Amino acid sequence: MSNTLVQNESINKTEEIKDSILEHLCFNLGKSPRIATLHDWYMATAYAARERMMRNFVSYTEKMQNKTLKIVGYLSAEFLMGPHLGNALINLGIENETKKAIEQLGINLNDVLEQEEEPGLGNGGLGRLAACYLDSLATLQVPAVGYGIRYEFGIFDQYIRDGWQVEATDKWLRNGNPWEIVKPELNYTVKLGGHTESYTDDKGKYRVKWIPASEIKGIAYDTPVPGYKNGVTGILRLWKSEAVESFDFHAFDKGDYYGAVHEKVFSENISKVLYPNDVSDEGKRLRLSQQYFFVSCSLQNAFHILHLRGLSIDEFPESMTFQLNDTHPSIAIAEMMRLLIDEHQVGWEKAWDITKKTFAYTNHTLLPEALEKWSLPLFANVLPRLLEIIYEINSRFLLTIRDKYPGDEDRVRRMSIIDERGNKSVRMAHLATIGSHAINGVSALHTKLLKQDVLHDFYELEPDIFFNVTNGVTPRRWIKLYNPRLTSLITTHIGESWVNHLETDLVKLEQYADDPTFQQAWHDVKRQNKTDLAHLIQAIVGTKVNPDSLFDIQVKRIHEYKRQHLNVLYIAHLYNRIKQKRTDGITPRTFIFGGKAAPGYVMAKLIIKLINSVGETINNDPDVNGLIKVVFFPDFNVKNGAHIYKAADLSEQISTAGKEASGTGNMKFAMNGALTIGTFDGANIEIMECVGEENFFLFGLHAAEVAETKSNGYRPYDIYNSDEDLKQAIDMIQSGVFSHGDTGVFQPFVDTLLNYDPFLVLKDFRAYAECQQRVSDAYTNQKEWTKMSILNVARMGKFSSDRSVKDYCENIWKVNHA
Ligand code: NBY
Repeated sequence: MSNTLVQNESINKTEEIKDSILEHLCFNLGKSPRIATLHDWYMATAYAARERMMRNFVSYTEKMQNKTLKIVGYLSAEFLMGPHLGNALINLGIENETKKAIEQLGINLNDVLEQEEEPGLGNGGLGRLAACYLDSLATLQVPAVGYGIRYEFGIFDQYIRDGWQVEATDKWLRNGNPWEIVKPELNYTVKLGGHTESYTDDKGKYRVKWIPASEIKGIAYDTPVPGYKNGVTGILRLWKSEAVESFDFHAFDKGDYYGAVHEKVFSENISKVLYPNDVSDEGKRLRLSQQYFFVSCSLQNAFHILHLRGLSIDEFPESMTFQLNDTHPSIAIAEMMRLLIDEHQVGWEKAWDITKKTFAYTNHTLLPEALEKWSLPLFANVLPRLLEIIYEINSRFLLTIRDKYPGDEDRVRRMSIIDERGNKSVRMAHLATIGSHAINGVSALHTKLLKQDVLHDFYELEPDIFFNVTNGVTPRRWIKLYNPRLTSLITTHIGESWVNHLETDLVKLEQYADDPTFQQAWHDVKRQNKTDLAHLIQAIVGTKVNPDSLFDIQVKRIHEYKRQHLNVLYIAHLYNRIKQKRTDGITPRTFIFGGKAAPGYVMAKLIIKLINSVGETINNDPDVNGLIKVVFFPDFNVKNGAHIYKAADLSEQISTAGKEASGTGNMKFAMNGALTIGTFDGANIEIMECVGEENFFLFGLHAAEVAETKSNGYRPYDIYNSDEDLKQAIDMIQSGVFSHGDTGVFQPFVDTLLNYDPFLVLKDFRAYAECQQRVSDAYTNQKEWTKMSILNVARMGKFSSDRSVKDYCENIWKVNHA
């Protein structure tokens, strides 16, 4: 096409978008431009964008009726989608036209984008991974549905008061949600509680009936997920719980108005709130009900789709495959068996064969305390029929184990779905593993440890069903949308194909790594991104930070295994040096932290308080003279991530080796030009292999050394006594230097470190401090640093979620992709 044609088309598109926004403003929002608020403009623009996806959405839904296409069902209790509008404009390829249209209406697009409250329907990495995968699935034209829960309240909003985390409910739906389409006709009934009864059917077959104590209804809410400039729109289908009408009628019949309303309140509770724990959430009846609720609705929906496609039950595994995002949806294995056996009258062997072929399981953690378990009495009480089925799965499974390993009762006990020790419980990871045809970890190291350790017995039994799929993140949101300056610099030099061909095309940047003009432009982009973040920090936190200092950032959930406190100890050590006038070799730095702590995790909350206290002392001490600053950025979420990743010089990935399954923040940072200081953990190792050891700051123990240190009787107190810098840093915290003389507040923190230190903070301190010194030295050579930054980005192609999703398609789901 000629240039004029392209220009004309763009002008037409701008006019079209403008008209559409004005129409929605009038017909959907009932406002004239004169009285419209910014939020009205946001809603109108969102509707205008959604409208452009709906045609694709409809044709895609129709395409799914095509019998020969295998559909991927991604089952996840969390989808951390982030704001929709900006992403939709990018993926629809109408960001420039929309910007112009909005400007012509006298409004600024960024102000409009700011209005969107993000759907925080996830805790952290696992939920965000699901969102990145939906973007890649649509981009790669894989027929897929993301199935989850439409929580009315997502992850809590975090405020900081007097240095402490304070939680507030996330009322994300209060101003309406223009992205979802409710499908009242897509509703399913879910049973809870009660008991089972056996009977003989008219063919003389033994059958079981579940008589529930209550029933609830799940209603589908669909959100379109646009692929990148390909006319495809995928589906995120979230279930909201409601009361079943018959229950209301029953109560009304008895004239019990309040009873009926109570039933409604109970039912609506199921999808009310996301549990804010990012490691484990055992023992909560409502949580188990949530998991079963969304899984049962999703599977019933799958049977409905099978029926619409005119396929038989036998064809289920070829027509649909389900990925379990961790064990949270693993009750699906038992629910699939129940639906096949109780509702569709299929025999056990055939049902089991279909089930195993249909499911695959992704594990996201090795932490023993994080492996989901449900107490037997609770399980029996909430899901009596499913427990019976699990018992049957287990007894048949254990027969095969006894057959294969005669006399090895210890192995039988280890592999059983039921943990018979102490208070008996159901091990969900075992259910997920036994019921799946493929099991995967999320980084090479994690998969290796999974095979070696947590699922070793299962690996021995069936080594061929274990896979690795290293995580990835979507470059659409994490580079193109959130780092427009870098995007434009890259695109000017290598064209724009990298946006959906990251693996093959980003590497073309390497040729510019030594080019002084390019280096300068690269440096300027980073410098401007840092200046923007500095302004935001000043506005939100009130701290003035220097954009020429090294921005050293650690953002992620707060957890002892992620070791934010290792970072803090180093900061305390630097402060100590400054106080002693030993400032040689200290490079000006701004330490930025962000992340939420689970509300019940006392130590994580104390670490937040410690960061803020250290910050307050250091930022206000004239002796420091701005050489270092410490900032805690409140309410870290996807929306704030937009400003943070791109402004980092240094990315902190310092978890105890063997504890972080993969990490994905590590990828977002490196793709945006930050260098990494990190341990031999999760995907850090693969990142380092790609970008080159010389462009990565590696330190600390290996996973095997961690295990060895612990088994040899680790004594953190000895390390404290033998490392003067470390001792002084800890003593400062203990003696109240950061707490106005209060020696009590951080005592539990110091005690834990000196007596237990379960995550080997003290053991790694010296290596970390030395590595940080190498970082400081490197940063003084800005040309070299910039070159390393360019090479990092150029070599990060592997970590696009497009590559991960292709891996799943080829190795696990056996479906085609674009
Ligand atoms: O999943 C994270 C891992 O820690 C990280 O290493 C990995 O990169 C990421 C994606 O694979 N896990 C995670 O985010 N887990 C949770 O958010 C989570 C949420 C709820 C519960 C457990 C874990 N829960 O039990 O309720």
